[in-house]
Order: sequence, then structure tokens, then C-alpha cells
Amino acid sequence: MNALLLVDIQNDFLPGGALAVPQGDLIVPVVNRLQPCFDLVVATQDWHPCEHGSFAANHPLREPGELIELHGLPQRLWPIHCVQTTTGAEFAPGLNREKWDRVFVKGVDPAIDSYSGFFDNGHRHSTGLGEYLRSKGVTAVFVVGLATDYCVKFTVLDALTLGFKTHLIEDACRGVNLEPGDVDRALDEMRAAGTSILTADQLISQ
Ligand code: VGL
Ligand code: ZN
Repeated sequence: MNALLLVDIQNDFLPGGALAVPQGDLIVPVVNRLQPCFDLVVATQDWHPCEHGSFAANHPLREPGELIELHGLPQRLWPIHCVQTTTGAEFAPGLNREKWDRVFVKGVDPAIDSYSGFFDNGHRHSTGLGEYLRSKGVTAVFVVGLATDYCVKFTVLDALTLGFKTHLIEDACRGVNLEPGDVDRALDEMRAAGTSILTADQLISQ
């Protein structure tokens, strides 16, 4: 069975949001066209408490974009984003939710970030997503969402590690490109790890 994984398609990652991904809004109609092609649709939601350690504002003298060490792990600092119960953390307007089976929240522990939809960045705790997919008999996952070079990439790499056949639908994702070329490097890394990369049209016409 195939599942569609919707990664962090939330207001704060859209143009005008706190951590805007360029053209992030353009994936919404593409994702909506893809949803009817799947038996199972699952979404992840970045869902931080306001004291989260990934927010530059919680570290005196630090700015967004800087790299620090957070409880033994390298941590990129971000603007305050996707704070629990705020509008910024809500899913993108226009994103169809009728077919969703479950939402998995991540980034809830202030002490550690969670880019992947499956585990925190230290692989200490599972969100339950992997167990859920297994329990439903899922063998292949198709990943879409924001941002290609962060949460999408880490979700894809964990899906491969967990043994799911893993596909990335390239035009249903957008990246941050904090450094020029980050998205292309992320695509190369995912491809090298065993992901097949396809377009929405290729999937829909299959
Ligand atoms: C993300 C940075 C911080 C993402 C989440 O969804 O890619 N990026 N939190
Ligand atoms: Zn976050």
C-alpha cells in the first residue's frame, strides 16, 4: 500500500509567514491534485512551544541562520515559527483535508528539534508515524511539502532507513535555500540514499 506524506504545509512556511519558503504556496494545488491518488494520506505539523530551543530569540545575542549546539546536537537557529495554537502553525488555506487519516506533530520538546516526521533530530523519540504506517500495511511512501532542504529531506531519509520504498514528488515541494544550491544538494542526497524523484504529472498519469 502507498501513502502520501504531507510535510509541514503550514502558514509560517508560506510567503508572508515567519519562516517563508519561496513559492511554498504553489505546492498547495499540486498536493490537492495528488491526494485522490492515494489510499492513505498523512500530514506532519511543526508544533513548537514558544520556549523552543530552535528559536534564535530564545538565545541571547543570536540571530536566525546561525548554527549553535543545542544539548549536544548542531542546531540551526530559526525565527519564531509554528508556535502551538497560533495561525502560523495552521495548515495552508486551500489545502484539502478530507482525505487525511492522521496528523503527526513534531518539534514539541523544547530541548530538541525535529525535522523528520518520524523522529527528533537525535533519533531519541519517534512521533509514531513509522509505527502507524506499518500498522496500516504501508510499504511505499510518497513525500511532498516544505521545506525540501530541511523537513522533507530528513523525513525522506528516515523513511528509507525504516525500509519504506520512498519517492519524492519534486514539484510538490519547495526549499529554503539558505545557502544557494541547498535544494539541489538535498535532492542529490535523497537520490543517492535510494529515493526515486518524480513529478506530480508522472504520478498522476501512472
Ligand atoms: C522546518 C526549519 C524549522 C521545515 C521546520 O518544515 O522544513 N524548517 N522548522
Ligand atoms: Zn520548526
